Amino acid sequence: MNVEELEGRLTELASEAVAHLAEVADRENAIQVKNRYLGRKGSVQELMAVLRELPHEDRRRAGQASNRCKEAIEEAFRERLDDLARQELEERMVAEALDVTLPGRRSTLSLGHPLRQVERDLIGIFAEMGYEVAEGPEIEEDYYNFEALNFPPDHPARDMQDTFLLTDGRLLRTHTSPVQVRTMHAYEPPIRIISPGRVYRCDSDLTHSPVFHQIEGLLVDRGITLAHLKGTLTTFAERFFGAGTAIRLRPSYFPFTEPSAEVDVECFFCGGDGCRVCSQTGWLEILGAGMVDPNVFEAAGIDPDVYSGFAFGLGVERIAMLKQGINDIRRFFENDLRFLDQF
Ligand code: FA5
Repeated sequence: MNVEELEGRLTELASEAVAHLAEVADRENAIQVKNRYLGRKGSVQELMAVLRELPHEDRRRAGQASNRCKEAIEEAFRERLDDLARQELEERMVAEALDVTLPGRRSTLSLGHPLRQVERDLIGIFAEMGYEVAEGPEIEEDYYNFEALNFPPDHPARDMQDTFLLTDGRLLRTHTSPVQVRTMHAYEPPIRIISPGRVYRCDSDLTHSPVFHQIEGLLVDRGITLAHLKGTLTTFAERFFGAGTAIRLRPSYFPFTEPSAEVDVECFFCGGDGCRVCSQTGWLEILGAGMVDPNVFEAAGIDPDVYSGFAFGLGVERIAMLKQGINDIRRFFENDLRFLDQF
């Protein structure tokens, strides 16, 4: 091979390499192709083996031709890498592009379940009046749920609350009133607590659920009278249902209070004129209450000659249904977002 032929071959090799490089799809392949031509055992090096056979005066020319070929391949390689990097960046920009004209996703800030909202409001009102929150177990002893609350064994008043009994003799508490007893056992008067929580009764229809929520209130001190009870509940009704809301106490019976009362609020749908919601009476029943029975004080070790007190218990679902105009208690427990989203 003479020097002209060598120059021709090098030019061919260079354009072959440039064409190859133009086709590679990624960096690794580009490096492989480059090495195939420019590596220590690459085509260019192989071709240059003929240098030894060339006459001395042609060698310089051959060396320059080889350098041109190498430079051409190196340059094509660098350009290809630049192209690939640019291409990759463009693809990423398309893939990760944000379309700022798309409508935003509505993010809803949950205020909590409607029952929780009502419970929170109720607790807030009593907390402002200085009541502390007390809690008790949902699986309860007969003693706290009934006996210490002046329901003797076999007393017919036990049938007022259809009880879920457990096989070990305990029960699911039917009301939050056992927390009264537990608190009076644990603390000396003065006592001022509210106790929110779940309670259970074998009972189910549009306005009764087997699991529901109550809030118990208990205040014990010297010289507490029915007037304190009425004042407290009036304040509560005005804060919760609106200024000027009247309440009335109707005589009733609970074994653990004497006297006992059912407490009604003036119907806030019709303002007391009578409507479908209040069955034309102008009043809505919201809770049970009364003065703590001396027998309950004695069972709890508090001297009824020194102390007196009042207690009340309200059904959270009942109040939430009234306030939010809901007519089926089961709505609270179905977790239907179409219902829950309204609150
Ligand atoms: C009691 O449970 C008494 N412990 C309340 C009490 C406390 C009276 C302290 C005196 C002193 P009663 O059984 O009436 O009372 O229930 C109270 C409220 O719970 C009812 O007014 C009603 O709103 C609600 N309630 C009763 N049963 C159900 C039920 N199955 N589903 C939903 N709410 C209910």
